[in-house]
Amino acid sequence: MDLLRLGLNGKKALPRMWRAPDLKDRYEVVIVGGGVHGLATAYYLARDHGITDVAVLEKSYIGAGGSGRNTTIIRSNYLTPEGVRFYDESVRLYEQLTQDLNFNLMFSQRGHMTLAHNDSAVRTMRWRAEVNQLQGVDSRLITPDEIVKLCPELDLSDHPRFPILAALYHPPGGVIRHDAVVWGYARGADRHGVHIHQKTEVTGIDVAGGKVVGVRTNRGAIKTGTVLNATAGWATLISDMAGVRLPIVTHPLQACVSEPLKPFLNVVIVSGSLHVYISQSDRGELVMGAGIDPYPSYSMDSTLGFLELLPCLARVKIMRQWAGLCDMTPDFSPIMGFTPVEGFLVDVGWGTYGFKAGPVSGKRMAELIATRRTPDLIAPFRLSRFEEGRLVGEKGAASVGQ
Ligand code: PYC
Repeated sequence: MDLLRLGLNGKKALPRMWRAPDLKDRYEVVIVGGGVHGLATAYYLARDHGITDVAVLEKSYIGAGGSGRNTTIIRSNYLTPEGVRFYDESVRLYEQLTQDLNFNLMFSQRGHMTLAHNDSAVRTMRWRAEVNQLQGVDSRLITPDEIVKLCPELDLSDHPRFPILAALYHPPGGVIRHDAVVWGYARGADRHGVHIHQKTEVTGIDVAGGKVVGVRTNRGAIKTGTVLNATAGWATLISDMAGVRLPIVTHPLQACVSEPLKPFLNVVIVSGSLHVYISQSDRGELVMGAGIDPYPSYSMDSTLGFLELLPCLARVKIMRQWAGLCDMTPDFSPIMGFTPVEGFLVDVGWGTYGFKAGPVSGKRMAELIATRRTPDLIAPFRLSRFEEGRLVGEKGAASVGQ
């Protein structure tokens, strides 16, 4: 209605969705990284805890990193109980987010299907289905007669390139408009008083007596007692500035979209063994992604080398290609919470699954910042788990791990 009203009034430009305030020299909380995690944390800090003296610092434009480069898949069919519970809360938050932010996020829960091409993959899918169901998540093993109904285009013939023995079917999984999620959180945070600073690069973090005391940027210095590192790709570089070493290695991940096609694919398809995933956008484009490139790098150049599952797509043209950076941890789970430096917090190590966790991470990191206590839901992802030997092994559910 707003759009219609503006059009009829002959106004040329929509009002700005968030302001561009001056950088203050002091904030109660500084969040490094203007992606979905940083913006969601700022939003929930302000909305749920009344902490509004918050700056979100983004070295580029908001959503320029992983939040704008992912393939928009939302799901909670993970392998560990800790992971399933955590991502399930995220799916639930995503379900309400359009209303919460009053911003159409185009969340389409069209179902998510992970194919099993061999016996060991069937075993993993069955295992995941059991863990999912025990946590109350809608997820089950299905056989080819049901798979063909969900996606008749899959090669289920008797001479397939890759046999499909079964699939893990997860009806609440789906896709969402990722840019809208970023913009919606940014607008919501801004309306609660948060300052969003784009083109503001962190160049140093000041620590004195084991505590964070400030952040230096290309636009000036800020005094603060609380810094949250919510970056992806640059997570180790930012943490190094505070003297906190993280067990993270950064790999590129490739994705692309095809030319638009008539709608035919009404489910998200993933092949864990082939490390590919595909969905169809509302514009008809096929959105496809690969596994992480098998070497650490900060390069975002193309190394496309996938696409085998749907023979009918053999002649489809690729329209755009891009890459993102994935911070891989040893157990394929994130690192969230306190660090040995007081006031320096992390929400990092998101591998290839950070976007789907944006709402729950924001909500729970905001709770941690406001209460100085770690919420139960994110306690398993603490940094100290690596020295305690309490890893949360999610590789089997990462879809695209190597
Ligand atoms: O974990 O669902 C996933 C995923 C899809 C693309 C990259 N990661």
